[in-house]
Amino acid sequence: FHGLRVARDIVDQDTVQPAYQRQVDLLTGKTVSYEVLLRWSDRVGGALKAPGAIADAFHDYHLATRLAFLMRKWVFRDAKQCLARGGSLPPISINASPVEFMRDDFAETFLAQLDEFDLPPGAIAVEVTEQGLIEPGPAYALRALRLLKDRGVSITLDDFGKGYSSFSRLLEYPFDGLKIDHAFVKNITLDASSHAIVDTIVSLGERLSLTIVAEGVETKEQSDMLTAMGCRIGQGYYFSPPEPAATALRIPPC
Ligand code: G
Ligand code: G
Ligand code: NA
Ligand code: MN
Repeated sequence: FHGLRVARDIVDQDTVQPAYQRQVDLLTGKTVSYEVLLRWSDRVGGALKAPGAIADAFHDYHLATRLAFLMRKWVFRDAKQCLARGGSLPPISINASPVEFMRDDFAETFLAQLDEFDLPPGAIAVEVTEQGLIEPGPAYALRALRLLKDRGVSITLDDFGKGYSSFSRLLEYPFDGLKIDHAFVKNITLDASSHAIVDTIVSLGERLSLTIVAEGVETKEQSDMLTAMGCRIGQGYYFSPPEPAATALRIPPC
């Protein structure tokens, strides 16, 4: 359909690039990690655009596989370059969509690429969604996550609270962290229920020794309220949008 055709054209024209969004320590304002998101680049102006075609692309088996491979190549290269310049590099989190995660060679391909760039353990993390764990089945998903974790790739459960049976997922899989979905963060200062849900997720994360990241933080009021709840890390437009490597990681574009 139309969205996919647009996505395929853009991939073929090689006009995609990674954009890095800071994840910030709410108390100190320091960048503690990044989430990397795919962006189409406008060749002429260099402006970053993000049509909905991205989501379509990551749900198409072949396109998702190609994009994931390209994405890792760019991200690992950026990370390598950053380290080679003696820069300290906070971990970079890459999204794994359900369809790419479903491949039975997902972890092997990921790790082979990581080897190629010889990145230190802890440099790269992976975000998976509940759907990504459900579709391939628990035994397979667990095996893939273990392979990644054994090599120092930490695993975050993305969009926590948006699906269902999330609690059993926390028992089944060895997560290092979870991200509170922006739909809950959006209304924490306005709506008592959103406030209660986010507050409860933060406490749960603390008791399970998980690193909690609140997504979609757009205002100072939200940031302050999250801090008051004991949430340590925030991500969102209030701190910074997803930015090209040159800005976010302070390395020149290649
Ligand atoms: O930032 P944005 O609105 O473009 O993200 C749209 C959707 O596309 C989000 O669900 C996001 O997780 C997903 N997405 C963006 N970049 C990547 C990527 O590199 N890999 C995967 N699997 N999903 C991505
Ligand atoms: O699906 P995932 O959680 O990986 O995607 C994160 C999405 O959140 C991306 O589409 C990204 O562009 C978007 N995003 C980043 N910061 C903000 C923000 O402050 N507010 C909102 N609404 N979305 C954000
Ligand atoms: Na994500
Ligand atoms: Mn998310």
